Amino acid sequence: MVNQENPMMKYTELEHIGSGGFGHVVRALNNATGGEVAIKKINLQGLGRKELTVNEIVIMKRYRSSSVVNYLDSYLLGEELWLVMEYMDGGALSDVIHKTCLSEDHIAAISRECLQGLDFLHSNDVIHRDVKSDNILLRTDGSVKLTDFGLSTQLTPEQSRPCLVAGTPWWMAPEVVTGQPYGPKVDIWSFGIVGIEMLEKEPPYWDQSHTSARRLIATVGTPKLRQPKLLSALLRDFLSCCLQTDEEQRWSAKELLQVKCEGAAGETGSEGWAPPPLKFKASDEPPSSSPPLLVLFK
Ligand code: 3AM
Repeated sequence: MVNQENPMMKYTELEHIGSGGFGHVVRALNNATGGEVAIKKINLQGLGRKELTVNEIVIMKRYRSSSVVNYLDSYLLGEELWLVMEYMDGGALSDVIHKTCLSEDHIAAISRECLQGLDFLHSNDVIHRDVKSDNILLRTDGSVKLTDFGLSTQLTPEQSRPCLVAGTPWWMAPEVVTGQPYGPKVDIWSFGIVGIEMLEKEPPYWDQSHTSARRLIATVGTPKLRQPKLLSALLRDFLSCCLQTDEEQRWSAKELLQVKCEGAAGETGSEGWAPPPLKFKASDEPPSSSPPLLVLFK
């Protein structure tokens, strides 16, 4: 499954990007092409880490799209697995959320891109199961992609409604926290929580423990927005379609794209929530007060 060559001959490491429970991520140069890549160096020693990593590679290798971070290569170096993937120079949506104030137009544009990624996965019977702003990466050319497929699952005719509790508690759908069999729409709930993150900078119940957050998700149902009156009716309606407690009532990625995101398929209608093309630009302005990493413009 992994490449047997020595990755150090092929790539030159440039800088450390970040770390997590899995290990760390570096930016590197492909010596032959001069292109930048990200290398996720996964320490395989942790409990369940091998299964998660194999899962991540299998799903990334199988499904390639402009809306998911694409797999390039993998190598095993002792107890460390190197997962080489395309480099996303805008970083994680979670960082953008903390450094900038996103307008409704930007939220709409990011949502459309993410929903295209979810629609792609769901059309292939894959549930991501860990949709959150940390797992949405951006590029300064405006592309937005889903990443981190360690918890994702491929549905099969035998296993079409899993009930394994998987994900990050604050983003989990009610049917996940209560251990019910579930389908791809759990990702839509989690995406609705990302919508709240884009507005309020954190998911509901962020100040609560894992256990309390799960209990609140199961009992409160659709979370309350802090300042709903400040939002347009279209955005409130969009979030409410994503955050329906009843899975049947919750919209699918395809329905949200077709009905709620104007121009999602290239057409321009007069109805719906109208995202502009999303572009990011590295800031070349001198910092004013607290400078965002990225300047967003329409
Ligand atoms: O620690 P921060 O949030 O700065 O965004 C990811 C996170 O950064 C980044 O690596 C860190 C640990 O997960 N990252 C992951 N995959 C990436 C990629 N393909 C990436 N950055 C750029 N391109």
